Amino acid sequence: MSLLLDEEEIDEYSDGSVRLRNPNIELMDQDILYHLALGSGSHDLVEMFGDVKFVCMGGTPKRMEQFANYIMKEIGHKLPAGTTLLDISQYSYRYSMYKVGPVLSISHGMGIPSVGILLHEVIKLMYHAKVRDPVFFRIGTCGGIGYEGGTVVISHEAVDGMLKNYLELSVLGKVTRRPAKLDRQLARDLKALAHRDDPYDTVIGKTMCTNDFYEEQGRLDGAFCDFTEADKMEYLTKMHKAGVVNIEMESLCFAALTHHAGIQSAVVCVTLLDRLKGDQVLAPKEVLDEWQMRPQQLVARYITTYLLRKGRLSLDGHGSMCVKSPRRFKLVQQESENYD
Ligand code: R2B
Ligand code: URA
Repeated sequence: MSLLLDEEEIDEYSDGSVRLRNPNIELMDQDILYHLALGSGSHDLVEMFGDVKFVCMGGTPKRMEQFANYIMKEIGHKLPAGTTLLDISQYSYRYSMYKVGPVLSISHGMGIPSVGILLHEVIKLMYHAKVRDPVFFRIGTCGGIGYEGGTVVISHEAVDGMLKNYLELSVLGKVTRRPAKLDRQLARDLKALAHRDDPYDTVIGKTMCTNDFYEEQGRLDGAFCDFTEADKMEYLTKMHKAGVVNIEMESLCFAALTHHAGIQSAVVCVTLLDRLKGDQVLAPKEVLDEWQMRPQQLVARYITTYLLRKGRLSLDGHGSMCVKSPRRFKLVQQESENYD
């Protein structure tokens, strides 16, 4: 059994461009990023993605489309008049990807296999596009341990259900381990962006990542359950004492693969419930929608602060629809409708 634990290696080239730890890629005539519906032979990836700085990922296509529209307003990015955001990966029928200036907003689906495939291809995309020093965020949902629904959790480390802080892969019949490390300074910087008057708590802690929503997360309400409520509470309490504050299903792989590629990354999730109090997600849809904005807001604060510091926040009014007088705008719209 070969156990490869690569501790503190420098994984980027000195100019900050993303390094692939795979000598095969540059020998290939073209690299097809199959699940993104992109390719190095078919697309000018430097032209399309060379200016990316932030890669934001979350579970669902809808949420990531919404994040793309939200971040567009926050960073003052204007689309040319008459144009709209397009799902760049629509023809993959797997993931959705939106680009808003320096921000990519991509859906990663549920669980480690789904986020893992996506990360391979997005990391290669960064390499082909010659992107320098990208920062990756996962903005998601989770169950809290000892935190009520609506709490924002920033992960400083990811562990599995056995509290192991590495991702285990079986490669050619051998076990490979990848440390699931997140950037602690980035986590602290994000925490510092929580406002004192935010009507919810923002905390930092260890995140447990499982391969299942039901049994592996100690839920009593799956199709199968071979343990008692007392067993569940004993396990969750033990995890809590070990520093685990939330449970979700992607952070281990997200942390491991971004760390392996030398990419700075952070995981910010909102709790949908306190698992010490129940298993079912009972909050109404409108409440869940509002909660899911919270990690987006924190990450947006980070991105806008960065761009402001770099003098790259566009606050001019060029590009998309820019309404000078809402009253006249309405009149013009009504007049046009009358011609039908
Ligand atoms: C959080 O929510 C999803 C399960 O409902 C999963 O993708 C995760 O990590
Ligand atoms: N996502 C999870 O993985 N677990 C929860 O309890 C809630 C959201």
